[in-house]
Amino acid sequence: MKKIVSPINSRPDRLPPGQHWTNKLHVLGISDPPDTDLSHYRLRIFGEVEEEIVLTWEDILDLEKVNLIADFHCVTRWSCPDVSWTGFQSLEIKKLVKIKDTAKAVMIHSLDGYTTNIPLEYFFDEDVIFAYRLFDKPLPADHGFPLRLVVPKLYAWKSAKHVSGIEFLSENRPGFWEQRGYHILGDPWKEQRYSV
Ligand SMILES: Nc1nc2c(c(=O)[nH]1)N[C@H]1C(S)=C(S)[C@@H](COP(=O)(O)O)O[C@H]1N2
Ligand SMILES: [Mo]
Repeated sequence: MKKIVSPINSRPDRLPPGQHWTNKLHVLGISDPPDTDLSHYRLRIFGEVEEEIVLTWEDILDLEKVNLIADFHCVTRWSCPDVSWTGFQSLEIKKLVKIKDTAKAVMIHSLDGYTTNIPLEYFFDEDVIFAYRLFDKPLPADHGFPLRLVVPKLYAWKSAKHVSGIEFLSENRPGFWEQRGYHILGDPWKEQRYSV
C-alpha cells in the first residue's frame, strides 16, 4: 500500500501556536453519528464537473488505497500526533470526473447535515484523503463512519465526518462552522480560528 507521511509532521514548528498535545482523538460532532447501511451508502460528486457521478461503497473500495500518517489539530486547542488513516486520496477524484476550469473550491456535505468548504489548492494536496480506516481498524461511528475527509494542513473542523457529497464550487462559500464565525480557511500555523 502507498504510504504518505504529511509534511506537517516534520515542520520545525510542528505544534501550531496556541495548541497542546494530547494522545487522544476527542470526539466532536454537531449530533450523534448517523446510522449508515453500506449497501445504501452513496457518495455524490457534483457541481462544477462535466458530468456528476455517484459512487457506491464497492466503487470506493476499488480506488487505490493509501495510508496517511498525520497530526490532527482541533481549533479547541488540542492536537493529536501521528494519527493513522487509510482510504483514497482526493487526487483520485480527478480520474473519475472532469472538473471544470470554473471550479475554485469544494463544499463537503455530510450525512448529519454538516458542511465545510475547502479551496481547491488545499483540497488537492497529496496528504488529503477520504478515510474509512483509523489505526488499521474500520472507522468508528463517532469518528466519521463510513467515510471521512482528512485535511492535515487545516484545523480539524475541515476534516468532515460521514461524507456523502463533494460539490465543486465556482466561488468559495462558507460551510456550517464558517457561517457561525469560524475562519473561511483555517490554517493552524496562522491561528486562523475565527473570522473576526
Ligand atoms: N460530519 C461532521 N464532521 C465533522 C464535525 C461534525 O460535527 N460533523 N465536527 C468537526 C470538528 S469541529 C472536529 S474537531 C473533528 C473531530 O473529529 P473526531 O471526532 O474524529 O475527533 O470533526 C470535524 N468533522
Ligand atoms: Mo473542532
